[in-house]
Amino acid sequence: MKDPLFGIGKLDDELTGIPDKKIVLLSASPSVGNEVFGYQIIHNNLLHKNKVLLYLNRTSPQSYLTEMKDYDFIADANLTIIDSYSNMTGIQSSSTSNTVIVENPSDGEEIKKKLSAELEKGYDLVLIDSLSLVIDAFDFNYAMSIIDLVKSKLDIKKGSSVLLFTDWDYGTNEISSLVSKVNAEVEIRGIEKRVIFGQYFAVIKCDWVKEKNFSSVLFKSVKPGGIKIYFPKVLITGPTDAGKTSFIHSASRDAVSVDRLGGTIALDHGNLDFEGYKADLFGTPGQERFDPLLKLLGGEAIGVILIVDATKPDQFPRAIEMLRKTESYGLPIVVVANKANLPGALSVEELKDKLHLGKDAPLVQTIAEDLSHIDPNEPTKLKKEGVEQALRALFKQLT
Ligand SMILES: Nc1nc2c(ncn2[C@@H]2O[C@H](COP(=O)(O)OP(=O)(O)O)[C@@H](O)[C@H]2O)c(=O)[nH]1
Ligand SMILES: [Mg+2]
Repeated sequence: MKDPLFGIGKLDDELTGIPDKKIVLLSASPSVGNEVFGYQIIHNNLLHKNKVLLYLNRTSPQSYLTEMKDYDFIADANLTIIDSYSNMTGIQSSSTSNTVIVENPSDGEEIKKKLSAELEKGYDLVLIDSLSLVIDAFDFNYAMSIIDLVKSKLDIKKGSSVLLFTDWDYGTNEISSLVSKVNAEVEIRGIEKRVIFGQYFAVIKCDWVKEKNFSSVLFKSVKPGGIKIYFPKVLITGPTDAGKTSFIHSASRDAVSVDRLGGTIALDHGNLDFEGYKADLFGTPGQERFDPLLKLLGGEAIGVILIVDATKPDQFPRAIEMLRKTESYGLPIVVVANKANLPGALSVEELKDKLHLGKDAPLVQTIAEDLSHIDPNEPTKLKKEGVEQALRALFKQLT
């Protein structure tokens, strides 16, 4: 048994889990939603054999578990649900040993009694989905008294708590007294301009972490898999035949290349899903006649992987030129020296020297899988170790 973790990459890095007796508020804007965070936190705690109590008033336990399953999150006997929903709708809750039914969900005293009795048993994690619905069903003060109840039990029984909250138009005073009651607040918001084109979360406060320079983190919620830290645009550039198409097809399962006569003429695109990160990879064509496109393709990239053929130093000036043309010079970069096992491949020192990219720019060597038994019509696959090393080196700079 360990401190409950979120199971969400960057959040666990920044907060190092949720220590005993701590309460975290996950506050989402109405357009974004926070329920997937709840599914993922529960899933991750069950994986770690933690005992989880879910107070549920947003939907039925059955729908909740089905939703979780859509993300490939399977609940087990360590999850207990207090069902404060079913009897509100008249739908029969199928009572199991792991469900505690609130007979009258509009009876605030019954809820407190049942919650209190469960908390007495001791849980590693107590999740409330959702706190805003408690406010709406009763009032603000009642919801605060629920937090007080949870807090008083955690103080004795240990364990920590996560409150899912949707920031409808509550008053500023109410919000600030809510925030002052919790130990940490994470905001979940959309980047909106008529439509939502991005979602992010940001740690707003946390009283157990000294270092306070938290950043906001873009994420995507994917089925299955859940919350992934998301990088909307990573550029894959480099000279012709260096291995850009091969890299993109090796890094993502569903890459698409627009190919004509062998060489890539338009672009490669791939969705990457790796170690809790998601990224869209955009490849550029290498031939000079497509240079007018490069600026366009490079626009809004947040990081770049420069791929060179380790046996062709005569192409290195062209490689640097492509960084300039895509306007990605100066972005977080990883250099991939491909074909590193071919005769004539330069050493790491020689590569760094000839590429003028500075000692700090990470450089990763990659080689192709055995090319003898591979379909010649399929893009070449590079060996996993090198590709993953390159991605980790990039994500390390981006987070
Ligand atoms: N021997 C060897 N060939 C490779 C390697 N990587 C790519 N290739 C080959 O090099 C050619 C160009 O690769 P491609 O990924 O299309 O390069 P791009 O033009 O940068 O997109 C293809 O024929 C690949 O099969 C490698 O590591 N070793
Ligand atoms: Mg290509």
